[in-house]
Amino acid sequence: MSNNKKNEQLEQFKTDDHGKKMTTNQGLKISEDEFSLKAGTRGPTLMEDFHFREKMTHFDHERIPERVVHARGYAAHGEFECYESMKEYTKADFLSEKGKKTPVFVRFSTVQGSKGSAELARDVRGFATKFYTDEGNYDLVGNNMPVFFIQDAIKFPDVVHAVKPEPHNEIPQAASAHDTFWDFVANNQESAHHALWLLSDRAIPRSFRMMEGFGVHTFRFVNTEGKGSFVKFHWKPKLGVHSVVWDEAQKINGKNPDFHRQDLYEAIDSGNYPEWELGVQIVPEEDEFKFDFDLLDPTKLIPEEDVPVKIIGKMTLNRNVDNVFAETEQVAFHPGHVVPGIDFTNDPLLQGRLFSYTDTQLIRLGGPNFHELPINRPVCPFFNNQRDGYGRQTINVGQVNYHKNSLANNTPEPALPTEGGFEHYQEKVEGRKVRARSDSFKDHFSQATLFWRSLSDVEKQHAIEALSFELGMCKEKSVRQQVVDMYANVHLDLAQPVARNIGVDVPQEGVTGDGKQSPALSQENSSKLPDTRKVAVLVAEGFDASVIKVVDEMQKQGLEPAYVGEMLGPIKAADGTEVEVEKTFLTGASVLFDAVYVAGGEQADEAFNKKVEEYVQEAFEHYKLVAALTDEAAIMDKLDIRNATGVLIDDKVNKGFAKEFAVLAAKHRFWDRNLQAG
Ligand code: HDD
Repeated sequence: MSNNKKNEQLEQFKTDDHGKKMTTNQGLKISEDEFSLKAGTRGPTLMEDFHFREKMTHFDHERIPERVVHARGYAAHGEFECYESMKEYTKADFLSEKGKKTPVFVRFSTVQGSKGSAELARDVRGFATKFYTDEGNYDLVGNNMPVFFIQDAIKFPDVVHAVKPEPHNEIPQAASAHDTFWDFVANNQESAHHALWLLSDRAIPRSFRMMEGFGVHTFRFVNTEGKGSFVKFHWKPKLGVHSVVWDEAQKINGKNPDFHRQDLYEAIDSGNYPEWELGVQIVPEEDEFKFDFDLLDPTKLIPEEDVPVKIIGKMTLNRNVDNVFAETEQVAFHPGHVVPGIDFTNDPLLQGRLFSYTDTQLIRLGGPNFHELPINRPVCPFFNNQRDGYGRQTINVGQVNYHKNSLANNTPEPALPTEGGFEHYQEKVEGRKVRARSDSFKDHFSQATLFWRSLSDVEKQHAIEALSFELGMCKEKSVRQQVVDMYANVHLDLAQPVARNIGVDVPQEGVTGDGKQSPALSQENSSKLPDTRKVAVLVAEGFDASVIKVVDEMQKQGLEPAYVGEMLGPIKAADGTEVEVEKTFLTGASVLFDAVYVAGGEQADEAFNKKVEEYVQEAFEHYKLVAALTDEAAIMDKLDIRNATGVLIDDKVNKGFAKEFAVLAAKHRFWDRNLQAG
């Protein structure tokens, strides 16, 4: 375990029951735990049975309310390392010096579904990071998409009500494909841009480890001179940004609803620590009005081509939690947890968030002392006059619990800014009290069009299919019509085919043709590596011994091959060498792997061959790399795919086969296959 202040702090709270005698919560040793105390072996249970009462009462109260959004989540510990001093822009201590390390805790989540829902839902992913800095906790509570549904926090309950399961029948779970959500979008068109991100492949990530993260809002950096700059935060995954395809997502949800958490857990457990670089887009205050959108509008992004992302540090997740409830469930994030040098802007969504997060923790975590829970404690000490409340753990000694005072020499006392005291940025504001939206927030479509135009042809096709699916699930024709009419304002190439697919009038007027693009918005342009990609090696008894070498070499290339066969347990190669089958065709479906290698075997029978055929067919249809030993290559002819891209034959002579396999596996998918198959 990596040694950092947070890990050391958490150690003090850990307890290990292993090998111990059982006690009550009062420490009394218990002599019997299977039978309640009764009046006679067949008689009634006695009220006196304190052990039964304590055990049952605790159990009855085990559950807490799930998060109203982002209920399904998974988290890990790690650390952030600063690459270079950012003192020019911010006095934040954790960004002040090259090499400075700060413990972090990161929770990824889906938004819509309940705590037990499947993870490959088409949804936004939460990407919340708690930095345990020496100056207190700093929370960057972001998402894997750079914009948001709404412009003003007062509409948050509405968008969440609309996307959640419908109230009259509680359907659907973990899905936005229903009438109320799309009715909301059509009637609150500020959502058009974000909803397009939801239709893009970003909404069905291959892994948490392959997602970008965004702070979304424009925040503010402030340096020691008190000079402010606007800043947007980005997390860039080292493994690049990759997604599954929709058909695959739906199947994964059935085969392994824990696909994402398991992927993260296993990567960390096996030492393949996921990494993201932190990037910032910095805009000098003088440039506030140089954009054709308002920097305070959270439905807008700053194209990276206009303001480059400066990489300033790296985050590595290197430790799984010990207890999901104690850590992942009880962690409480809040965009208002800031440190000196990082401040807010007047983004009306951010302003409202500053209220909501503490408020929600009060009900979810049962009172005002949730900051004392081990996972939420800062690594620096904290002192103030806040006292008491449910579950208070701190024993504040002394007589004085108010400020100002003379009895304690007026302590605890506020710190001067030079002593690290947080000083709100002295922004000049003036205006009339109004319930209104600035005119500069009124363009809802230009950036949605920019995003559309920036997608690759395949990504566009996926978005068309996604919208056809989503609206196809809406019962009300009027809702379907309103949404395609709205998307005509984004691009007719999106609205028209969808309209045809879902049986509504095809809009004729709208945006057409080419225009500005932002290549950084297409995930096709992100990095592609073989690392940790999972390969299913399909084997039968008596398989060719050369396969074992190939599998070893695949591992060296960073791939994660696993033998898949009819039965679990040891299986012999033709030369008698034994390997272990880790997954069967029942438990190791093709959708759970990134690539397939058909090794076959002397004793492969018809049933085996049939399963292999289905397996390869499915992987191929999901555009994955499929390969086979020469002796097994007939399957490629049978499926008529031998000449398609991403289809490889291992002739046993090519010593570099595994390397070639790794290079192709890194490509992620072979989208041009539809054109080339046969
Ligand atoms: Fe939020 C949770 C991200 C707008 C109110 N939000 C929550 C989480 C993430 C985000 C990642 C889960 C944190 C965790 O893992 O525990 N939320 C965002 C982003 C937003 C956003 C990126 C827009 C840029 N949120 C937003 C608004 C409001 C909220 C406008 C209300 C005014 N969010 C909440 C909440 C949650 C929450 C109700 C539910 C659980 C929690 O806070 O701790 O307070």
